Amino acid sequence: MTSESQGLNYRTAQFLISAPKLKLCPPDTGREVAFAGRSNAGKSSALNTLTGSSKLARTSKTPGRTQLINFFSITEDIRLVDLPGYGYAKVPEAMKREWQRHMDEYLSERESLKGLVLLMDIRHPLKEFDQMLLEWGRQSHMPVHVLLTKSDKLKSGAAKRELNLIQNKLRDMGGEVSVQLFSALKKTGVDKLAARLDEWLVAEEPEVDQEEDFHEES
Ligand SMILES: Nc1nc2c(ncn2[C@@H]2O[C@H](COP(=O)(O)OP(=O)(O)O)[C@@H](O)[C@H]2O)c(=O)[nH]1
Ligand SMILES: [Mg+2]
Repeated sequence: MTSESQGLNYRTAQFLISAPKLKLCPPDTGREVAFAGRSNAGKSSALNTLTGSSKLARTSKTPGRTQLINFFSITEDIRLVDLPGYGYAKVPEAMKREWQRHMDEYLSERESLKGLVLLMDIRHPLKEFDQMLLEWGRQSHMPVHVLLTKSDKLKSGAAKRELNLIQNKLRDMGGEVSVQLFSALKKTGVDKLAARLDEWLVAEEPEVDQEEDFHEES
């Protein structure tokens, strides 16, 4: 069996719902992976590239516009989640606090969340927001996969050096963290990303585990 036949087809992604807060998110069942990053990191472009849709997650040159948590379904109980961007100067302070509250709520309480993809522009890595999410990942034992986006902006040698540098820094920081190069423009790193998502989203529990639910009360 090839690994390809076991993987999910991310091209089946369909927009599900936008939620302004946890209470309005879809039912907390099944599995989901959330994508996070500072505004302009390339999150919408990465989601569009992964799903093969040019407008699934809207790309924008005027970032910071939406503060909603967007859900996309891959199968009935598997979802990708587009978390609101952050770090754009024009967002007012009160809105940032509100955003942080909803993010905290989502990240700490969402049972179906199995992993976090953190996108960082390869030219501007490990900013305050990124450190914050990595710290949260460590504390909550949530695995984090870092995409160094827009890797086409560097020559391949420079990009590899940057990858190694960041890999070492992340290793020193601890936690379950992996990292890769990604370019939505050149469509590089897509298979690697899909393979990592599969690890989180394709359930491993054997069916027999469910037998526990069958005891009768009499
Ligand atoms: N060169 C290059 N530009 C990119 C890439 N991904 C995104 N961009 C550009 O970066 C800007 C922000 O991208 P977007 O996906 O909207 O970022 P978001 O705010 O994180 O959703 C846009 O102008 C994109 O065209 C990439 O892989 N390579
Ligand atoms: Mg976006």
